[in-house]
Amino acid sequence: MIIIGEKINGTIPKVGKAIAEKDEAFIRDLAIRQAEAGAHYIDVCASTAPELEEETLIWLMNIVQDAVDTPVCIDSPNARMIEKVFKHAKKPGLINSVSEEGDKCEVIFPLIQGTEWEVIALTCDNRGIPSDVQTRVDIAKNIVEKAAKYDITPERIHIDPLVMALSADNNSFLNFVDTLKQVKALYPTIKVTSGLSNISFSMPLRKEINRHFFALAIFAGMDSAIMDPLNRDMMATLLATEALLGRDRYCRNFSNAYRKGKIGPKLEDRKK
Ligand code: THG
Repeated sequence: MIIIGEKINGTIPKVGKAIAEKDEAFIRDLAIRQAEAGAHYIDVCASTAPELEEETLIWLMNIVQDAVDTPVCIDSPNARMIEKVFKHAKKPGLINSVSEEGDKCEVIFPLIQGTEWEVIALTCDNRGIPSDVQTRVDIAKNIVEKAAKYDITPERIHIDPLVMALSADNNSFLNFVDTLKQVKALYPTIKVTSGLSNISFSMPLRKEINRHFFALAIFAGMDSAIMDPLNRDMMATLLATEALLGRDRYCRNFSNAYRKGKIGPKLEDRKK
């Protein structure tokens, strides 16, 4: 599982406060803790007023890149903003995101042509987020075909089918799986990704829903997740599911993570 650490996001109140107060130490600590927890990318999302987004993203990227070697995932709804801050990345990372909305693909794909950058592609367009599977698959296909014009191959693309709240659409998870299967049948090397918390919107016990969504999505073949790697229960779900699927020889990853106190009770809370 490719882990995209989501914690450096201005929509999280404490992070928004740290951004407003230019609290470098707070951001650095989040970068280091997520990297140590196993993040493969560190997502940076400003969520500030538009006029502050550029300087904030650059500020966040610099702190993360000084603190850890983990590549950044540049998260902005504005493709031109991503284009502006792109040169501040010190190594190839992940773009979050393109879609068929407006000219996003035409802005981002030339930027990452001939590089090792990967890109998240949301299955939405100018009409919004489709409620059916077929439109999602069609949009994914269009984006892959646009990418091919810039020599960007499917293995560099993470399709995000934008899972709907289960409370609003009872087939939300099943549609997610259906989209994943169809997209992978078309492009066997493509990656499928998702955030883990949209599914439980407006339900009680959200974390319970989120963890079970994660387990089932892993079983279905999800390749990457935008998630909180500091959520120990979520990490235990990941390791347990990987072991159950025969992807953890002798359950070594699971056992080592437990022994090091990364899952289960923290080491200092265990009986000697
Ligand atoms: N798809 C793509 N990008 C995305 C999302 C997506 N970017 C933004 C968002 N969704 C993913 N990022 C977050 C960041 C923080 C939280 C949720 C999604 C959040 N965090 C709480 C916190 O850190 O305090 C709780 C974390 C927890 O449950 O453990 O709510 O869907 N492409």
